[in-house]
Amino acid sequence: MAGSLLSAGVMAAPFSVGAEQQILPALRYKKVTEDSSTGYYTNEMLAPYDDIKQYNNFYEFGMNKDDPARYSEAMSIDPWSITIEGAVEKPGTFALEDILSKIDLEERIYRLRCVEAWSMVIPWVGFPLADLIKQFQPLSNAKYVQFVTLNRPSEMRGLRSRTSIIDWPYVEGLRIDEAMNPLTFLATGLYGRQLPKQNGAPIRLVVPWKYGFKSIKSIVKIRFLEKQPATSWNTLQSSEYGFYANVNPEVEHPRWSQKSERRLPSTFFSPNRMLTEPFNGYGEQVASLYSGMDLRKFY
Ligand SMILES: Nc1nc2c(c(=O)[nH]1)N[C@H]1C(S)=C(S)[C@@H](COP(=O)(O)O)O[C@H]1N2
Ligand SMILES: [Mo]
Repeated sequence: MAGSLLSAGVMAAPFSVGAEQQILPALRYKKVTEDSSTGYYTNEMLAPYDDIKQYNNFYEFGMNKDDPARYSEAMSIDPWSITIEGAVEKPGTFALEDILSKIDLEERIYRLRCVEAWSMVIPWVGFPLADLIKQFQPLSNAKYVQFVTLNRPSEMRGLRSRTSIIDWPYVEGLRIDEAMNPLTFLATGLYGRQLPKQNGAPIRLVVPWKYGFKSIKSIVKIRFLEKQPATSWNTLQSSEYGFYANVNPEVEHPRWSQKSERRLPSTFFSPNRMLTEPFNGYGEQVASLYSGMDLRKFY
């Protein structure tokens, strides 16, 4: 963010950067079609690469927005494997490179709306979660999917902190039809390059119509379950963070309104505040998943 003026307490002060400034390897992927009717694309202004890499929530590395960029380099991501468990035809532990060898990468340009009322437009590279789920063939009693983040205190300073509020590992979940929706994405890159560690390398979930905390990073385990799984923020404070966590400007967070958001880059003089859309603007694609549900009760 060279030269930009950042609002107090909003963006971290510039710091001397290390490995996160390295040029990450480029990926081969199919560019997004510039058609917003699918939800795969938006022509809104992209957040700068530096903002996406330096303004993060990844509590495994600390609670400040610049902690993940500072400290996630300690996380080793190669080799990486994902364990598939539960109600599935083909459980097991699989090397990420073997999973990816059967998959074509594509670009998606999505809005990311954090429950803290800031947002960014991010050009991800990855593939639909449905493509991965189909490889492992869930059984008919698989009604939910749970995701688990790497749990490695030696490389994650937040896991060694005695003041940490989360019960590690970080876990998240989706209903199986949400998981199979074509918008639900697994990202392995952004801006055409491999995913920076602070953004959840080597593989993270992106669920654009839900608050950002559903988009779990650095996934090591995927479980297929019959019952609704525990999720980290819901376990911590169920009155503030629901299982569904669909972006909804009508349901306020107990401590702040969700009616509007600060779109990054956001500065003190130019906060770039805009109204928040139901389902973060993806209602046309996903509202039918919730027909008949009271979204105030199931928030
Ligand atoms: N494992 C893990 N995943 C996580 C988080 C986290 O603390 N730990 N934070 C979530 C929150 S609150 C948000 S807003 C997004 C932020 O993603 P980004 O840093 O790539 O923008 O990651 C989500 N995924
Ligand atoms: Mo968030």
